[in-house]
Amino acid sequence: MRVRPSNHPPLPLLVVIPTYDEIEALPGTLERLRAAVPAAHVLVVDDASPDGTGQWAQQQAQTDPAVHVLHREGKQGLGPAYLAGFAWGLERGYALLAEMDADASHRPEQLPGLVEAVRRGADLAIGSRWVPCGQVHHWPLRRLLLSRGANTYVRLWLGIGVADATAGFRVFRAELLQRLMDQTIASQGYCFQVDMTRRARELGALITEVPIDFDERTEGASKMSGDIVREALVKVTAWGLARRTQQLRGLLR
Ligand SMILES: Nc1nc2c(ncn2[C@@H]2O[C@H](COP(=O)(O)OP(=O)(O)O)[C@@H](O)[C@H]2O)c(=O)[nH]1
Ligand SMILES: [Mg+2]
Repeated sequence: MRVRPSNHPPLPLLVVIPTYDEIEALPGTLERLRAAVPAAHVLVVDDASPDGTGQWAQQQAQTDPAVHVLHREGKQGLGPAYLAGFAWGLERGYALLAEMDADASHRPEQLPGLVEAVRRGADLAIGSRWVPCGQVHHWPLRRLLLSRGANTYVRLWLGIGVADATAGFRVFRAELLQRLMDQTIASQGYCFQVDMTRRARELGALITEVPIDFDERTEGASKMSGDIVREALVKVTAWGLARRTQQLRGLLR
């Protein structure tokens, strides 16, 4: 397994931010992130946002060498955007790769806590809303129920021992991410997060949940959709059925 080019010390942390129509939210998030974790590099992965987010990010990259942009052809979902961003980062030898939303729902100031968890031994640190001291601020009841319901469903079917398996605020150790990237990951929408978590668990990774404050976005609009929920429902059920079948086979052997 080759994670980074030889003869080069590992670069520290790359924060991958997927964007689709985040022109209102991204500037504030980026400013907070650069102030909170100045040593981190940032990769904005933009799916050709019609509102010009990609062009705005490109301008930032021209004045700030820590900021990079990956332009993709069109809206292809969160999963493929992250996979492209991770591949970009692994090729360049980052030791740690983070996921963070563009809308400041994840507080950049809490990123060092996740990095610290990995430094202390975790392969994957998840910024979690649903562990003690984790909090959600100003989310509508509908979203609270959706997140709690999704995580309960995941727990019942997959038993991966993570309270917030759908969370999108994470830090991966590069070695784990490389092993995950060696697999074929087809999840498009937000079930990508569950998919990565269950695969990390299957690889025997040490996963730590760090309580975070999750803030409802104040700018721009959510990209959550019925299609995303349906994909998650179908995929989690299929993974769960496959797991149960495997367990049953083991018992009958
Ligand atoms: N590149 C890319 N980013 C996306 C896509 N869908 C969502 N995102 C980004 O993923 C992050 C989370 O999306 P958001 O709409 O805030 O989801 P919510 O917090 O669950 O309502 C944001 O930074 C979005 O811009 C997509 O298809 N492509
Ligand atoms: Mg959001």
